[in-house]
Amino acid sequence: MQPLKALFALSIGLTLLLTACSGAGSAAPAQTTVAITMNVLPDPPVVGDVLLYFNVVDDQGQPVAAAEVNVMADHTEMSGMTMQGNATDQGKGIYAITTNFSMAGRWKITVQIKNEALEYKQDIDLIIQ
Ligand SMILES: [Cu+2]
Repeated sequence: MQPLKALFALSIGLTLLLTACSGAGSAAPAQTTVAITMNVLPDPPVVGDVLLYFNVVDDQGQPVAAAEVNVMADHTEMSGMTMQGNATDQGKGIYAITTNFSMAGRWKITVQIKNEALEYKQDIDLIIQ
């Protein structure tokens, strides 16, 4: 699929940075109805660089544009192994980020979406093989 290759090229280099468990206790966001679908490349995802891309639509099924999309990855089988970064806007409600998963296992991907109209957070499970 050619569009995916383009996506990968656009988002490569935006590798998530390893951070210590910061435990930033942010205020609870105003919940708005947004649907986030995550896709991965390669699929199934394996240890190493994985492109995560998110398709974000509102409750009318319209793409959510110009949002700030923060992605956190937490290796839930270990304490304090988290990564965080911002996905880049690819247009049409698609946001992408390349993440280097150094360990196989169960990860929790937390996606936080913000624009002038909404603020929304969703957890998505991801198994790295
Ligand atoms: Cu780990």
